[in-house]
Amino acid sequence: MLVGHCIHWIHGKLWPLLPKHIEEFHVALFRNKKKKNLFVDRVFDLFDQKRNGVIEFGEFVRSLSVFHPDAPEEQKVAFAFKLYDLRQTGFIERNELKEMVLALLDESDLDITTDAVEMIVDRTFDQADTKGDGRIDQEEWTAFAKDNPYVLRNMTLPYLKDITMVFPSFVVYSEISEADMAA
Ligand SMILES: [Ca+2]
Ligand SMILES: [Ca+2]
Repeated sequence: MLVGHCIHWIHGKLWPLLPKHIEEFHVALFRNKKKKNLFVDRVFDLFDQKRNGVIEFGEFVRSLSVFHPDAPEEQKVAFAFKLYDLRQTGFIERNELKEMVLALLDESDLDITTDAVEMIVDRTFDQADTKGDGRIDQEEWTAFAKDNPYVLRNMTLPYLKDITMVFPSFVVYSEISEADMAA
């Protein structure tokens, strides 16, 4: 019953306020229409399960449930994997990992040199690619996420626990803010 109540609340109160098209999504996340960000596009794609360019209410609720504090960790791990697998090859390649690192750094105010970025990407990639075949598969990713909980840090929105709290302008925006702080 609680879940039903929450969904009712989201639909009535929150849903009308949310951006549902990709352009609005960009603005809501980064308040910048011009900036092209792969990360935003990918989050949108993952929410937009029917791939029609609009996030429908059912899709939104299904996707958002992954971010609930009590959602099973393997769901979060799987969602994060799809997120990082930008080109949907079924593996996270080094260039994808690098683009994610760059996207997150770009949204933070940290000034990091190109060399430092390469070093972060190399170290992260080597640590994750335990089979050494140059790409991260789901099994490697699962083990990596277990050893490095920070990977899933932005996969939980604590206040989904109390959905009746007053929401900020957009839930996913807060998720990105957390990621920025972690970067
Ligand atoms: Ca890939
Ligand atoms: Ca591998």
